[in-house]
Amino acid sequence: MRIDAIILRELHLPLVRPFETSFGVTRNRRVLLAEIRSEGLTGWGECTAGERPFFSPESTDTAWQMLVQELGPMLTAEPPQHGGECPRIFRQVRGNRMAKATLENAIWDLEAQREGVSLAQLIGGVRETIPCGVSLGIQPSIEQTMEVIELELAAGYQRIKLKCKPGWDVDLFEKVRNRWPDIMLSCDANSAYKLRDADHLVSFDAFDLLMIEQPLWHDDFYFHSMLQKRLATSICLDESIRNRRDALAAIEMESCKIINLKLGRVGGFSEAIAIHNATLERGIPVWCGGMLESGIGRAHNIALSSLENFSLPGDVSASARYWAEDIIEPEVLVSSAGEIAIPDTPGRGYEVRTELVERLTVRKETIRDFELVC
Ligand code: OSB
Ligand code: MG
Repeated sequence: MRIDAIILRELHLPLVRPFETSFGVTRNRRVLLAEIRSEGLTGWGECTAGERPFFSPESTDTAWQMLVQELGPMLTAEPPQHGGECPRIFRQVRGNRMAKATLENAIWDLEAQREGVSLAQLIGGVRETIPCGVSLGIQPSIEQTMEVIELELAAGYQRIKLKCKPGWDVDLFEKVRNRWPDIMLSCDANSAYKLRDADHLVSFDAFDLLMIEQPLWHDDFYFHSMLQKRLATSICLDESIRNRRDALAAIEMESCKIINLKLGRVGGFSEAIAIHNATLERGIPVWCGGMLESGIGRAHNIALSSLENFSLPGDVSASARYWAEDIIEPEVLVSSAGEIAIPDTPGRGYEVRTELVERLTVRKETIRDFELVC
């Protein structure tokens, strides 16, 4: 395909409520979007890097720099026919997976439009709906958390994930379990614990959690495998899994029994599909994580979740939980059964509200075909 232009934009989007994790609070998102124009079609990608490099080493600013200086010019110099060619085109750039995914996912969107199929169909999706859970940030009090859980369960969500950290864990789990003995409940520590907390983490077993997500270091497999031996509860890895080899190592070492798969964290659809296939073959369930995405990233997450091994409810939930007004049309809706219907129209399946995008844009840069000077 010919690439006519890559347009990068930074949008400022306030969250409808702050989102607090063990590493900090997010109130306003700085969303980086890539629009790729090709032969009359437009593909969109969203960068899932945070405002600060706290979840991963990337941030909105490092990704912007990488896209303008390296990845954008590489793509215009060697336009791919298929999204699956992007990892090869970007191979010389180490890491920077969220920046790479921004462009790769836009190419997959373009490819699906060109082929006249939905993104879910293009990647081999088999589901028509996806089961949804919610990720609840750390709240000011346990009472407030209970109120939020009540609302989310009433809305139909199938699984509640509680962000936790030392001092915000067992008391909360106990109260929640006493009130709702049978719900699907899990927790996510975002690396807030150390191996010396192992006895404390073993006490989580009393609450029948579906999983404990990323209890230890963001770059670790070995100590998670030591911890998993002591826990009845399944460990789920998020931050640690950067690619298929990491997934294989974690499975081999029994560092986890479940994997949270995120498109940006692994560099885009190609690697996400490779991890999906590897976990399917080995009987390790996956689910789709979220990174407080706008509608564009959300649309890609929905397509990814159509794959066979996405058997557990993910963190991909309704637009209205994050945004007063999403930048896609229609916005993402969740049924009273806690499901999102996967669109079957060509490409990402949600229109981009370009006027709204333009109004929210605070920074814009167009990358055209030009020689890379090395
Ligand atoms: O660890 O899954 C995580 C949000 C930002 C960074 C990391 C994580 C999260 C979430 C929110 O849990 C998921 C969502 O609702 O988008
Ligand atoms: Mg997580």
